Amino acid sequence: MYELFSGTRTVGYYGESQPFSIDEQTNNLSLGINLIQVPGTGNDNDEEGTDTDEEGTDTDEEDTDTDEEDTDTDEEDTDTDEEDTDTSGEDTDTGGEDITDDNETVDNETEEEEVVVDLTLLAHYKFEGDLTDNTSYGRHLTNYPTGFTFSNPDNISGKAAWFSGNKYAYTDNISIEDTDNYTIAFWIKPYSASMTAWDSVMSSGDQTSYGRFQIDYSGQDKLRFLTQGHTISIDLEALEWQHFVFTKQFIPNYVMTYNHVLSYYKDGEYLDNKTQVETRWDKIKIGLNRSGGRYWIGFIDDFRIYNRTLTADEVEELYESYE
Ligand SMILES: [Ca+2]
Repeated sequence: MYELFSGTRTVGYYGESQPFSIDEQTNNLSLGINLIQVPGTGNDNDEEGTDTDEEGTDTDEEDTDTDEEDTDTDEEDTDTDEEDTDTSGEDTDTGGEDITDDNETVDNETEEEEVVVDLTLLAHYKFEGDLTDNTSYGRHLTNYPTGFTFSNPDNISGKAAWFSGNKYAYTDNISIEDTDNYTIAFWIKPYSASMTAWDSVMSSGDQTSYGRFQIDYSGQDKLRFLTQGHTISIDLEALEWQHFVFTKQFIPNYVMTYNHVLSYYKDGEYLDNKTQVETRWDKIKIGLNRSGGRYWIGFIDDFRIYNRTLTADEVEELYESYE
């Protein structure tokens, strides 16, 4: 490192250093640079000299940067390996976070063996303090207006979202056809004394026609699945946590009269079904009816949408998984 600045400059300054060494025990480094003025410049000697010093400083910083970049590269390599592992181990979020601690990595792998991620889960809102979708599909909800609160009233499944009767959350990022199978599952704790008919846990669009549906409060201690031509009513208790599941099954080439089967469950128990229930999804609106203006009042928690028809056993298992 004999020359800090090489090349010939017709205008300006250049510096040249003598051989030097760096003592590891000192923070001071003397480069022994001699500045030589090249004819053609006249003014601003001090400023130019300052610039040269800064360039020398820059050189040191760049050296440091290079080392950091090397470190970064190693960490990125680690990330890639873990993500590869996650593809088979399935919990990408958890695996990607812990890079540096070998012990933590082992712990994560153990958890991945225990937790089976269901890729048929299209959306999953845990409401643990936000409106994010906990699946890898990223169907995060937008709230309107802002100001959702999340609390832990009875600890059914961590925190729950509080719907105060003037706000809802939604996403357009959903695609379910009438011939698709699906399952809707959620916990609710209704403040029904404060509610009237149409106040909705969810709805699938902004209009009441063509199979767009809503799950709402009847006004008389019932939860309803409401779509054009069909009304399903299920007993609803005020101020109690209750788990509801609605499953839709379409059987290709099967006679319409017995097709489009909507089955419904409460607290893990199968209640009944209806056929010819054709539905349409334009969006997911949680806490608001189709036409607007009728908001849910109460808690909602662990809202799930699957792209398949859960069996009665699976619905029971899901319900029992919270205990
Ligand atoms: Ca929760």
